[in-house]
Amino acid sequence: MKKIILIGRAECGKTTLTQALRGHKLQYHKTQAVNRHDVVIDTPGEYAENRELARALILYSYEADVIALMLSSTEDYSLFSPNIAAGATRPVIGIVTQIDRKNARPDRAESWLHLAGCKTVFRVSAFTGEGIEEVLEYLDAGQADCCNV
Ligand SMILES: Nc1nc2c(ncn2[C@@H]2O[C@H](COP(=O)(O)OP(=O)(O)O)[C@@H](O)[C@H]2O)c(=O)[nH]1
Ligand SMILES: [Mg+2]
Repeated sequence: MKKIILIGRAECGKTTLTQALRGHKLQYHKTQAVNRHDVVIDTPGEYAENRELARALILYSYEADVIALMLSSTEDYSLFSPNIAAGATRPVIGIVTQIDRKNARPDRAESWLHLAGCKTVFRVSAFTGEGIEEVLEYLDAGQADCCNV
């Protein structure tokens, strides 16, 4: 199984998705540091929001096989610059989270992730379980696409 690193703003759902992917009971836990699990590297949102701390994400991404840029479907803006994925040395996928929420706008979040350079974008709800299986299947599949542009 490929190892995935989750990158996105605080509250977009990285830790909850980590729990869902690992088949654990969902419980709130503020991420204070990078947590390296067997197949998931969960990172603090502040690392993606702060230019200085973002360097740590680059280093941790070398421990992963796949990089996931995550956006909540309720987000008003995207943190990710256009085509930022092109600079990565790993396949970069997008994950739209919290698609069960009433005010969800998954189409908009997905288009921002495509703009960031993610060719493959998953839509998930850690709460209902929708889309989780597809992410697991992707991680389980033999070959990740090796080019992001
Ligand atoms: N409705 C809904 N809420 C979610 C979902 N995933 C996470 N949340 C909630 O969003 C908040 C932030 O989640 P968390 O995983 O801690 O975000 P992180 O900061 O990216 O790790 C928590 O209150 C979660 O319960 C989801 O799929 N659906
Ligand atoms: Mg967290």
